[in-house]
Amino acid sequence: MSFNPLFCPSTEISHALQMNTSLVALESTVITHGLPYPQNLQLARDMEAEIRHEGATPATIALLDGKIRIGLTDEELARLSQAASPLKVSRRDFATAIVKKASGGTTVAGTLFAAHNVGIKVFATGGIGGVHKESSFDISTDLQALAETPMIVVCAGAKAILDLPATLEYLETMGVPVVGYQTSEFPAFYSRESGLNVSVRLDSPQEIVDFARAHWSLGMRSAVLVANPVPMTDAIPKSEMEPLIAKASAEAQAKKIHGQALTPFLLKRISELTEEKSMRTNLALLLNNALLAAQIAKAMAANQK
Ligand code: PSU
Ligand code: MN
Repeated sequence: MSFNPLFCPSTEISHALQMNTSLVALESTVITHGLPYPQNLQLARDMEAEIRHEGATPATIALLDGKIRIGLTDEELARLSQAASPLKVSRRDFATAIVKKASGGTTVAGTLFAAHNVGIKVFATGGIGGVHKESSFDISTDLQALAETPMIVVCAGAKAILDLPATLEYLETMGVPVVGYQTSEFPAFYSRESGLNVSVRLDSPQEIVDFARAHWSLGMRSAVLVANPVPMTDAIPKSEMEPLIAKASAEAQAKKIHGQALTPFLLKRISELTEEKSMRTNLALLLNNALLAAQIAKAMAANQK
């Protein structure tokens, strides 16, 4: 396989791509902007371990010194988790990182772009970006990237800080199927319930692979978004989260925080307001998504052989 030289897969990932083994891409904004150190490093390691345990290979994607890296060593993960003022790299930011030789974490949109470029088909994240509440024009590039990138993306719904009905409407407009994994309800990140429906419920990794094949064999170019509810034991009820989300959002408005800084501010503030309970939920759902993504990647590779 020949790659665009701007994309740098590790030796392990190049080999896995050649051998057609199961790969799962992982984003890194959750490391650089979503969680504090050292929980971010622990989480990055745990997600990779979870994927390996299932017999698949993790490919954490990030920018290091202006290079688009696919698959990081443990030392590189450690470096990224403590980087001073890392960039948050979405699609518009790759060239910035390259010319400034900067390091940064890739968002869902950024990770989709890089992973698809090297031929990875499955990706695990926490919550996708979406349409923000009360700010007339803040719609995450994640939604556009999902509309344009034929990959399976496992998430726990969209981040609860978002306008979820508007986010689902946007996905529908853009032709992105939203699969509920063993549920008909779109999960709300910290909570299993949102009162909103997914477009289809599927109950096994194999069914998800069959669905994605059917979708793409028709010539569709969008992602298949798999919404995997946070495990029951770690979920926080929607009624408990809603007032805290409203409080954090009001503070962000008062402080005039918007654009790229908004999501990290809200996640941090909600973690403080819940005395880190929401952070533990965040960690649990990320691991749960890594597990399902690995199972999907395995099912996909088994069908190919
Ligand atoms: N979910 C989390 N933590 C995060 C994010 C999502 O639990 O840090 C990141 C993802 O990388 C997502 C990004 O792509 O936030 C969306 O940012 P924005 O709303 O600025 O597009
Ligand atoms: Mn935004």
